[in-house]
Amino acid sequence: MNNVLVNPSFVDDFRQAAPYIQYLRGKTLVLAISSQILLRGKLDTLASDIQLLASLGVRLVLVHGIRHYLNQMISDAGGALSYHAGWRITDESTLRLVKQACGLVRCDWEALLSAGPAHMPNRSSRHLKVAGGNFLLAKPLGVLDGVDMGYTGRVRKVDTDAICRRLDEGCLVLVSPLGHSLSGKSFNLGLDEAAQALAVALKAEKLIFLGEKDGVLDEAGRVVSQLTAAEVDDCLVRVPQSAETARMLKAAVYALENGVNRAHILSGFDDGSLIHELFTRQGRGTALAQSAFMRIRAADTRDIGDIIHLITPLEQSGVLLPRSREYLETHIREFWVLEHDAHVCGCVALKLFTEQQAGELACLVVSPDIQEGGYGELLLEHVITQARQHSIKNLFALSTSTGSWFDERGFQAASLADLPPDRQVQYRQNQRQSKIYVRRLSQ
Ligand code: 1C4
Repeated sequence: MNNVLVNPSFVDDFRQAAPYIQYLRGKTLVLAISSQILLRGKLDTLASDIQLLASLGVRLVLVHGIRHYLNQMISDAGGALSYHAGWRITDESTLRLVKQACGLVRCDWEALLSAGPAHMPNRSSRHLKVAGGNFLLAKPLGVLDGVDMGYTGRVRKVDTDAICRRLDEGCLVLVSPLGHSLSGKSFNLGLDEAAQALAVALKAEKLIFLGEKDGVLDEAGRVVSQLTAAEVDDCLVRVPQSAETARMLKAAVYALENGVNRAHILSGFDDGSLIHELFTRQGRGTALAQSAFMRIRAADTRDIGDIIHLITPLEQSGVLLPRSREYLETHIREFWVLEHDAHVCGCVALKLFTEQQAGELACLVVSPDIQEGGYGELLLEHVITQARQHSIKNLFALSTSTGSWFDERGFQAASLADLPPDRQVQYRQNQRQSKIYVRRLSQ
């Protein structure tokens, strides 16, 4: 007998992470990291987590901020911070300091990322290669409301070919918030401007901001775990966020509206937040999407493992009928799954009895950790829509333990004689004595 103790939570966590590991491999992530993190964060563990991501085949573009260094340098030089319409005004002396701050912060990040990854063998031979270059073409912001913004700029173009070549070589691309114009001038871009432009141009899977706050906060100061782009304005009106979070939110919404799949805002101070956010269902900070996070889609054979994982405990406790892998393979076209990112967290089937214009809602499951969030109802509504499309008049459901759930959703008790003949045979054979419910569907 093997005496090694197995930590069940580790096994569960690892299983939960597996689909995310697969999903992120080969995807491009833009990490935008506030300069505060470099001043006060747990940098060795953050750098190590970034290296871990790279080792899993994630393509990484890291944009570093300089704001806090720059503010300090300006005040050390006896200057004043000047802003207009939320943008920093960059005169010539400020631009010199911007360049100095970029050099300083860039060097620190290169050094951090050059340390061999912790927790990995052969640390010295595996250090991450960092690439840099003139990837951002800039244009001046110009004169805003009569105010000359000087060397404050916007991104005109991203040299995606050059960045992708470095990513293909396995490098992490480190970008400073500074762009250059065709006339050879440099422009101060700001972290959010550079990060959103990179994420959109590279068609990144995710734009991730690591800032000072744990995420977007609600009225009670708790982190809002998910937001859609459409909810952001309302959220900002209801709960004023820090200036940094508000800037990140604006950039996140721009990125989502221009094709980036997800944006995340999380704390760069919180040890492990990046790993937690990317590899767990609950996440750690705030995840943003253009539209609702959950979706229902037709199942295919690749979902069978996940469906088995969902239904096995319920088959063992007698709630669901047993369904073998072979059964699922042959009947997968009757199934839909509820998906959150890459994670299957619910399923349902519709069995058609076309001759009798009847259908059976079957194998209805919502993962225990998201139950009572309305997803069961969502799956039911989806099945009803599908049933109507097949001109089904009577939708059945058989259950040993969920009768009241169906009662409350327009189903009525029915008898064996109401079932289609084939289903009556199966009912007699399995001897479960399940209660029968029916909902009449108007077309
Ligand atoms: N009975 C009554 N109410 C229940 C309930 C239950 N067992 N479980 C949850 N609820 C209530 C909650 O208390 C909550 O009430 P509230 O607060 O709104 O008043 C409400 O439902 C939540 O509704 P929801 O829309 O948020 O629902 P979800 O929690 O997302 O999902 C499920 C509801 C029942 C799907 C979920 O609890 C679940 O997955 N449960 C375990 C599996 C289960 O019981 N599935 C129902 C199967 S009936 C079988 C088959 O294999 O085909 C057996 C066939 C046979 O021959 O016997 C089916 C259909 O799959 N049949």
